[in-house]
Amino acid sequence: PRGGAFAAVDLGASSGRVMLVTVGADRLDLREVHRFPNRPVRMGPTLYWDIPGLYRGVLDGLREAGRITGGRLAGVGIDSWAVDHGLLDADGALLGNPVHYRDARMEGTAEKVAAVLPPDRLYAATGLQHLPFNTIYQLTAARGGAAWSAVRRVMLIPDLIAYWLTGEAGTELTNASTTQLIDPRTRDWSREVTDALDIDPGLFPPLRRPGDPAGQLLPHVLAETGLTGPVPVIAVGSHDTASAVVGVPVDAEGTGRRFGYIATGTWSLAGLELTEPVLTEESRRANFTNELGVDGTVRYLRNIMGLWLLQECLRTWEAEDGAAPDLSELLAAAGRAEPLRSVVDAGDESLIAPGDMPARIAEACRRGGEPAPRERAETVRCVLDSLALAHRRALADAGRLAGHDIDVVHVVGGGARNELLCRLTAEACGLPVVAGPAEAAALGNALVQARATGVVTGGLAELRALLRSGLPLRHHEPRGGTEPWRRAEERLHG
Ligand code: ADP
Ligand code: LRH
Repeated sequence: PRGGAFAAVDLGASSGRVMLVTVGADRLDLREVHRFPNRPVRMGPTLYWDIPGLYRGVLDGLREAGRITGGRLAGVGIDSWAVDHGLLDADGALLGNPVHYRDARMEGTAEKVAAVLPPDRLYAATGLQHLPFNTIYQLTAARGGAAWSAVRRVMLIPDLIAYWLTGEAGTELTNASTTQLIDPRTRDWSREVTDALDIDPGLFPPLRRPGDPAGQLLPHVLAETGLTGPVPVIAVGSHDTASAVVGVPVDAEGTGRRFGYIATGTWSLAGLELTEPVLTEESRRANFTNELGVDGTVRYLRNIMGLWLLQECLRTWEAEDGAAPDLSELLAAAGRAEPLRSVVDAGDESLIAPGDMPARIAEACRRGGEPAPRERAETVRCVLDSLALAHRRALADAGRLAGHDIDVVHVVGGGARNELLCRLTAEACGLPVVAGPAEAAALGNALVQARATGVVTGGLAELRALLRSGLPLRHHEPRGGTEPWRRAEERLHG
């Protein structure tokens, strides 16, 4: 029977993982072979990604995958968080560690960009939600730096990893769409934007689409990982959210239902899969994004702060206690805490930077006239209630702005493991929630590789059909009515 073992490299803001996904014509098996923490590092004033550490994690994972398969892999695909990139010189060498999107250097750059390209024109051209760290702002900040004169290439994180693995350079389209330099109608660089900002799109290597070949593992990579060549690297939806949406097990529960999705990890990305972008002024004001997806789709969604709020609380408490708090105990206590006692706006930009999150949440509560949490369980409850409320609002707004009803909500990503969050999301939205898979991005990554190598055929529906068997999905029916959520929303947003 035809089949293949694919390595899906999925680099998230909180951890990187290499998954071994075995795909056959009508089956799929997922095995985590390596997971490593992604720990940013501050050097001097700047917050960086530890890119050598991440690349080492990728090599370790590929070696481990090969140990299981006897050195053979049918393909390797790489996806990661969006917007960030490395700057390369004329020799193809990296000019410093990639800067983290949570670094403070973008302060003031949005105003500089707006001065040459007003926000309404920028949105009409790119359809991208304003986030202070979009690549467009990062490049504007980098241009003021001393290294800029040596920059010959800009490579997004998954493309950079693929470049080191293969020696070949490309820019994968789904992730390129998060630069805010792409026109979602032509699915190519927006000349209007690159001209206005005087950014040469030629700095980015040529565009690739998911499924395109991206080279083969170099001989020294084969030697280092113990793999047997040739091993093709395949462009996938290299924006992790693009791959995660491929990994949404749509129709697992009966056909024809219109779905909304929430990809929850460090961020919560809540919205719809569309065939055309929505570029209206109303959409811009509602801060909706049109990111490009696999097979010509558009991810129409709002980017919400996500479990970063919880991760950063845990980091603060760990520093206080000298030991990591027990997450399942905290979640159980949060489940018993008073519902909707206080909520904050999960889009609040004051929560983006690293630092004392419990204190900032308390401050955000006070600013909004909400009672500040009195203990950790209340802080966690506030975070989860606030996220569920933001999910409700994003899906309702997406449905209204795109003229698209939603019958079922799929929650994928690490947050699908958080039962309380899924239950609260079902309640808040007043819709059934199907939770899982937690590793949707790795699955979507592998499915696109499997199709590119001819192991499976068909469109997204056929790829997703493979997800239906054997995945542990959890169901949460809406209970309790949405009225308390409507009132909380009114408190927060008027
Ligand atoms: P990213 O890809 O952005 O690094 P993930 O999709 O891996 O994020 O999700 C990580 C988050 O998932 C964690 O911060 C945590 O909040 C949540 N999570 C993972 N496992 C569990 C679990 N067993 N119970 C509750 N939450 C979990
Ligand atoms: C999620 C994600 C999200 C981006 C953010 C920077 O991992 O890719 O879609 O907005 O990271």
